[in-house]
Amino acid sequence: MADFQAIAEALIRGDHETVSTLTKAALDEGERAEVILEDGLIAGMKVIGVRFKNNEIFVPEVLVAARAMKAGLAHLEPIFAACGIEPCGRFLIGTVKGDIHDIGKNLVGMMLKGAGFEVIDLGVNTSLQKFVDAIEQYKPHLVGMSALLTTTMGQMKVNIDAFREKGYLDRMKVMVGGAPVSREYAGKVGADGYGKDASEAVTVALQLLDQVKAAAQ
Ligand code: B1M
Repeated sequence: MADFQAIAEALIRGDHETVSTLTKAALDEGERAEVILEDGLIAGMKVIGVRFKNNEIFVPEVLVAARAMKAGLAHLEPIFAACGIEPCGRFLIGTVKGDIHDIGKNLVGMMLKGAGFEVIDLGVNTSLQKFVDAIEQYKPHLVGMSALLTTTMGQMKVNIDAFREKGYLDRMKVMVGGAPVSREYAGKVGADGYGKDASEAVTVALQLLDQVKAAAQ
């Protein structure tokens, strides 16, 4: 049986090679990607979050843990992103301005792809102008914003207000998420949807897509 604890421990040590090897081995043994993610990679990252908060570790250690997480996710991505169906809708996603956290956003993007979305990823530290330019260019059904910092989550409201002013909200919906973001906060900033994690994000995205398509008819 796969040793999820060993994956978590390797991630905590920042040992990206071991995380990669053990993640691949777990998949080869037939473990489900969702279980490897939750019980191995995310479990390890939670410990990093607590130690970081308690000043037991600092940015360099968190960076190597993030690199290890990405090494594991690289094996899971083809599974999460595989769908083999015609794209059902277009989803533009980015981490807001001032914020460079991207692991959660990437995970949401992978799972949206797996659910059949065409995903356009604007990356991290995404300015309002970059969102606006991409909305003009790609005409997405949905725009998703991720924020991990209490200091950057306010940018979601700035962006949504600008989208409303430009008339974009008549033809697309907005979703938000990220560790400090709650359902209540999402409502407050005028988002149409919120996902507490990547799988909820997909469920909500599919519901909102139906609404966008129904409104367009
Ligand atoms: Co940062 N960091 N960090 N960090 N970091 C946090 C967020 C923090 C909570 C740590 C702590 O103190 N416990 C804290 C924020 C405190 C606060 O705002 N109140 C913090 C801080 C302070 C900082 C710096 C300011 C530190 C410094 O420089 N002194 C700095 C900021 C840099 C910046 O952005 N300008 C910083 C830097 C970094 C690293 C670069 C070292 C690294 C990021 C690497 C990377 O992303 N490439 C990092 C990391 C790794 C973390 C923690 C430890 C882990 C984040 C993570 O990847 N989690 C984090 C601690 C924590 O979150 N508890 C922390 C795993 C990931 C799968 O979960 O991102 O929550 P998450 O995504 C989930 C859901 O939130 C949701 O689905 C995902 C999958 O389930 N979701 C969505 C996310 N986006 C969504 C969008 C949706 C829907 C759902 O719809 C569109």
